[in-house]
Amino acid sequence: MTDLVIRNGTVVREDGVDRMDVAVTGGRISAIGRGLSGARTIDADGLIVLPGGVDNHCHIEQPVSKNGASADTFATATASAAVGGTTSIVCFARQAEGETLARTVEAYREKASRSVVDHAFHVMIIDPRPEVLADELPAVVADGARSIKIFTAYDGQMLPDPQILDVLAVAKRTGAMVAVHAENHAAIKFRLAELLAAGRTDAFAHAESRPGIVEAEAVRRMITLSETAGHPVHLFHVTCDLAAEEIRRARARGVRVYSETCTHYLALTEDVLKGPMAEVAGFVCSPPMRPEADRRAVWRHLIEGTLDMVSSDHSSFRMDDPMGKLKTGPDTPFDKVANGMPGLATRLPVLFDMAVSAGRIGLERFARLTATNPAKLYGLYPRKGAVAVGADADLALWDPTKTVTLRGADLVSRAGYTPYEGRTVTGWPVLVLSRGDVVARDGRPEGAEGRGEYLPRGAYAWPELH
Ligand code: DUC
Ligand code: ZN
Ligand code: ZN
Repeated sequence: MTDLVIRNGTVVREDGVDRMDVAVTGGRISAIGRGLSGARTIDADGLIVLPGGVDNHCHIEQPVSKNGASADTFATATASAAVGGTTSIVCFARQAEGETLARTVEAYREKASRSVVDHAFHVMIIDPRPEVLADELPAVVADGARSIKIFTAYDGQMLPDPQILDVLAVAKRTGAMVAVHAENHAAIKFRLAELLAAGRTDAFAHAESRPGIVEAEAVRRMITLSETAGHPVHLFHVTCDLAAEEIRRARARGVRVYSETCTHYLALTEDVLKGPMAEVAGFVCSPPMRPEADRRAVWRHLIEGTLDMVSSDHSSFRMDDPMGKLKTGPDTPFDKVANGMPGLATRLPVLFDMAVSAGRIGLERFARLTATNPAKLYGLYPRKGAVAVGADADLALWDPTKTVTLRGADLVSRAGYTPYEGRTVTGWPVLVLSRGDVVARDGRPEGAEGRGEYLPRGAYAWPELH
């Protein structure tokens, strides 16, 4: 017996958009068609039925960095994800110095057991000792944590090129995707020292300390290392024309490379950093927002297909917490402000407004950029990322006419603010289902803490993304 039928919605499938019914049985999509019936019915007339979002880049309950402590717990972050139409996340299990990777994954599985939506982990490798690469990494990959995150910048996190090649070799052997935060560490340090020596502590100096060339160099180098090792990489948060051009050129000569941008690089420019730190610290993230010409270029690269997906890079800090953004008071210097912004709740509504409501991108591509492509790249497809028979009934029912004015206080994240404060968006996920359960309704979370499941991932082929 069918548990639920979502009737007469505009259903966005991979191969078309039609008015149809979606039947749900045992938490999975059991049929898509017309005239279906079930024990319960949801009238989706006038609504768009999209796959629940898959957010492949979010930082939750990572340990205190020297500049702050993340505000959200897995419970609050995943409830905010649900409110914004996202039903699966791939977040990070961050290795502590000296820790075994098995312990790292176990610790994050425990923290994430309070999640509202389903979740998987990228293993963030901080300390690639020989035994970590030889034994521990293959073991956690085989156990289902089938992706790795590395950095080319940040003291205490970056890996030098020889170790990056070693990680790529293990990833190739074991079948793990490698995601990269790519910026040139030496260039950032050099510019930072120059700016501080000139007495600059203001927020805009953050943008000046790590311009697009700093990102583009590391993107190009990562492509070179990836090509050398014969294993693809996923370039996180591409923000500017120079970096996107490196990806476009690499693909043109036949290199397989994957890419993402984030909603904020499409919505905001570096101008948000022009103001007193006490007012603009909430916009400090890395890479920083860019000049308007880059924002436009990122749109062009997204539309032309250079960029494969749009993530949140959710990394939430409070403005008023001693371990939050303004750790040393209202004039905290830019290099001491914790990097990151809340984004799990707003990733999809802000993008839907700019992309679909504004007529830049159609519904099928929106679904690919926000759900199907990340699910395919991280081994969650076909269970996640598409409205298809046999998939989990992870669905976001969007009212394309509903307007909402965004307020941080309404968005569940403990950050307590949103970078889109006061922005009005058209289009909202009015009902969000995870495995057939309602997890958000009209902007309010409904899912029980701890109902989210861990998603171990088996071996899969590196996908062609469109
Ligand atoms: N930058 C990162 O590299 N990660 C989290 C958030 C941010 O701003
Ligand atoms: Zn990053
Ligand atoms: Zn990040």
